[in-house]
Amino acid sequence: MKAANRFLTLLLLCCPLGAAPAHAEDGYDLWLRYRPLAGSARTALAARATAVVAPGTSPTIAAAVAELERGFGGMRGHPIARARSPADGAIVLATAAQARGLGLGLDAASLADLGAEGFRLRTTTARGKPVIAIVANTDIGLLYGSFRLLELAEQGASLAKLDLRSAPKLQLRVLDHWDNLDRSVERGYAGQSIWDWWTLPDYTGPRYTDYARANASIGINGAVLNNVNAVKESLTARYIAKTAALADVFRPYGIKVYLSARFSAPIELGGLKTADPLDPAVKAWWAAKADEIYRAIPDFGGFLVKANSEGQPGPQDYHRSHADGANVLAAAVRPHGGVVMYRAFVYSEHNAADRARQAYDDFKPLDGRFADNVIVQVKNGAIDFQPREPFHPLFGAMPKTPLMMEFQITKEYLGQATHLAYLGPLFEETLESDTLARGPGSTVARVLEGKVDPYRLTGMAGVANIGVDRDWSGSTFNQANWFAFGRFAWNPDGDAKAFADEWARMTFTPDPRFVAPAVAMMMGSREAVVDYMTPLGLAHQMATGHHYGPGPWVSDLARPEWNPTYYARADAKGIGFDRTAAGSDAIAQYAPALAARLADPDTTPERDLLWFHHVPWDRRMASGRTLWDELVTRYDHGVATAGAMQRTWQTLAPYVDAERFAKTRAFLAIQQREAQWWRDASVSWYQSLNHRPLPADSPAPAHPLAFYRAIDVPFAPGH
Ligand code: BDP
Repeated sequence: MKAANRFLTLLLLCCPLGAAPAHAEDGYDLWLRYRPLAGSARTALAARATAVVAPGTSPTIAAAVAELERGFGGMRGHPIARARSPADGAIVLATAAQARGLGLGLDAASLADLGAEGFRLRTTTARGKPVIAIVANTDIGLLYGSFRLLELAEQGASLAKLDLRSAPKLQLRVLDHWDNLDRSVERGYAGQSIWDWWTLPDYTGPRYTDYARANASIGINGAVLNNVNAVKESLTARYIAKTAALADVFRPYGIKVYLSARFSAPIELGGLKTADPLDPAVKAWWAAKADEIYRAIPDFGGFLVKANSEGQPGPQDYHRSHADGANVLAAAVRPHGGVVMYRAFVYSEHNAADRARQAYDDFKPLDGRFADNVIVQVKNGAIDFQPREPFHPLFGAMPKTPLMMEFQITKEYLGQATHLAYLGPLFEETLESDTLARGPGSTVARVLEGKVDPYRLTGMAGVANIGVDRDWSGSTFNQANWFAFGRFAWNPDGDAKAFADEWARMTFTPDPRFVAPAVAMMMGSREAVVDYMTPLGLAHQMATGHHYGPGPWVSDLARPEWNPTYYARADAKGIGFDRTAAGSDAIAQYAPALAARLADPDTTPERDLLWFHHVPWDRRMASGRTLWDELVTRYDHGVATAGAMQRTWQTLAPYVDAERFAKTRAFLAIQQREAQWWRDASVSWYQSLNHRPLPADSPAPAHPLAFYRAIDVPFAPGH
């Protein structure tokens, strides 16, 4: 056989004519893959998803129908029809009023509490035909319901007896993009910004729609398009037109756009002499700017503001408060229904107080002084998105000011793109923390939901991990953090493990032989990062600037609170930051019942010990080990878990396509190597201070301390 013939035969053998070549999986489809289901699930779907019946033709309904056709067509392996009236096996979308007409057996009362975004899914009959009904009060509720139905099918759930209702517990469910206009992304590890500002507004390619689909599928309803370290240009007519073009793409998917506003814009764009929020000309400038934006984007969401923090301009430049600063912007967007999300991430080099105290010290006295369309956005912890932080003391402390959560989805301090760290447990741990603010049960989740104090606005923001990489988030497993964020923003009382399970089924396969080990690996992954980077309550031990890799010895930076040594306070005798009354007294910012518990190292959870206390190296820990031995054991445990993750992944090869398998495997190898680096560098450093031997079963670091100190990583991304 000639070589060419042999090749042809081989080709025919592996790809019989007529069979479509398998679409390479590169992560672009996220959890909305809609690949043909296997076996009985596919047969069931053939009978249960035959056609779509939809009311009206609004852009949102059109998006829902298109998604159902795409999704069920894909999972069934052949297209589904569009019908005018209920047929056997149809999927029927109906608003509450239509539900009555179709005899879906759902009374209006049972739908009222779905609100403007909730939905109901039910296997029922319509005019006597067996159907699956998606019922909501609004078109956007129907879109959310359509996505949920598709997700259930993708997860391999039976649709035979569906009866599910779901409505979001928070109003603002927002992604914050720290994207610059030159397409660089602050703390972005997934390539350049997906906003191609240069070709906007003329070109709005399919990626923007796919972004909106992905967000709508998890209930995200807002996007702040530009970096909180904002430049004035975002507020110019040229960029407003570009923002409007994105708003047009997102609108059918229920997503509003927001902009980060630069506080000094009245000077820089308006030519005013001041940006003093109480100056009438400044007020007029912001009002006119808002009018201009709303002329282009009638449903513009509003502004996000970072002020007087890390060098950004703000009201304190004019001896005004943050409330004054927030209110001038709030007054400008108020006539249009807009909101201001004002960040509480403030600390100053002119303030010698413990950095962890500063936001509370600034904001607590302002409680009740913010306009009614302001919501204060608070990071989950009081420092800065560390692998672990106790919840921020402002939660529960602002009864008259709505607070929203700010999580960071991009893993600036958790190994960035390459380390696998599923953040669901981090989100959950913060949300279920009990502030004790109004007695037991005052969890952070309930504070956000406005159930501890009645909040007129509620919300959650996540700093996005999205870029132009084909897989959007830098790695497949980073997609899970975007997904889990959306789920928690919808339901802050949700369950991290359940979300991981859903995500893994959709992103890979519902096969339990894959799902169980993959979910177990995900659930332990963030704790592994805590262990090999900053165990037992340590924080901010990362190298300077890019925050990539260990730098526990760094102590020469201009601002004290930028130095890792500021946080660990280690010396020959002990380690940890004393936040008791004898130290910075930051503990007093928590509700008294909680503060009393945290004031004593013996009643402080060990995982937060060094966050709140400075303790001697030979302190006895619950394990019976000394603190030093326990610390080293934690580092070792982190490294061991990284190794175990690699081995688990290896066993999952049969269930994963080649491309995603290989990339994950390569990244896990990076993680394993860098976990070792973190452990060895940290252990060497602390040992150089306390001169204590390592526990018997703990190997000596591979190199002397000088080796780790000399490591330099220029060009680390995201900086
Ligand atoms: C820190 C980042 C910095 C951000 C800042 C913020 O290192 O790049 O500008 O937070 O949240 O996490 O404003």
